Amino acid sequence: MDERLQKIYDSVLNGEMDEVAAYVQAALDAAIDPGVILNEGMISAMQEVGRLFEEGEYFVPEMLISARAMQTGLALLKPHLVQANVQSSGKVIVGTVKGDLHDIGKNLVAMMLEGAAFEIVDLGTDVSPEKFVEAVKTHQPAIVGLSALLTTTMPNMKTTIEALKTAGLRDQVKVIIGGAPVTDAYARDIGADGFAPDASRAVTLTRSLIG
Ligand code: B1M
Repeated sequence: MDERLQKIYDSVLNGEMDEVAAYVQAALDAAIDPGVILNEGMISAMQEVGRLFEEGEYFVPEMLISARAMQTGLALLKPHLVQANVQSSGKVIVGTVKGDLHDIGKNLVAMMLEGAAFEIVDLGTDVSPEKFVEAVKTHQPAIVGLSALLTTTMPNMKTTIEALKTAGLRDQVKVIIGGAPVTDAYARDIGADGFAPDASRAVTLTRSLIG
């Protein structure tokens, strides 16, 4: 790996916020592609954090400080990933489902959609089906995007789709889902309109659903 990306990777892995900020800025100054910085420097480091957690070498506090370091780097990358667009391509509500506090992936999806000129309403994390229903009534989006990182919270995607059906809103919106444990087959199984494995494919999917 490029030495400059390696430094970003190591500092995300070690949860060193100031170093992440300095190395991401240095990489941007050196005109390294922001997508490469994100994927090779930062996302791959978070995957390693997950592996170390599984191995029992990292615990929740380590995951948390790596996540904070990652968010610091993302804030610096954001202006480079999001380009100002004048006309909105449509409104998208995003949120991490009930019981789930993981928001880095959801934030990235929101950021990339914003970059593709979609208007984003971000409901945050631990969003109940009722809150999604209320937000659809209030904001009338074209798309609802659900994120889940835990196998235990994935079923809340189904519950959310069912709540939209019960509220008579299911036909008014397309529902897309994503997150590390989520699959295309699961999306079909629960009656979602689509699944995206990463943020850039979430943009492609959203565009194709809006037509
Ligand atoms: Co958590 N955690 N965590 N954690 N955590 C995972 C998910 C885990 C896989 C780690 C592991 O064991 N290897 C594991 C889940 C196991 C499972 O369910 N099978 C796990 C666990 C167990 C837990 C706790 C239960 C730990 C505990 O307390 N004992 C706990 C649960 C808390 C809760 O939510 N109720 C917990 C807590 C946390 C922290 C709070 C410490 C922290 C989150 C901080 C935060 O998000 N602000 C954290 C972290 C950082 C992780 C790992 C290490 C990294 C997640 C991440 O940010 N990845 C994670 C390990 C891993 O994923 N390998 C892990 C980077 C991010 C860019 O990727 O989120 O996958 P990701 O998003 C991608 C795609 O998935 C996709 O696009 C994104 C960009 O490409 N995508 C979408 C995501 N949402 C999408 C929506 C879309 C489309 C695409 O459409 C709408």
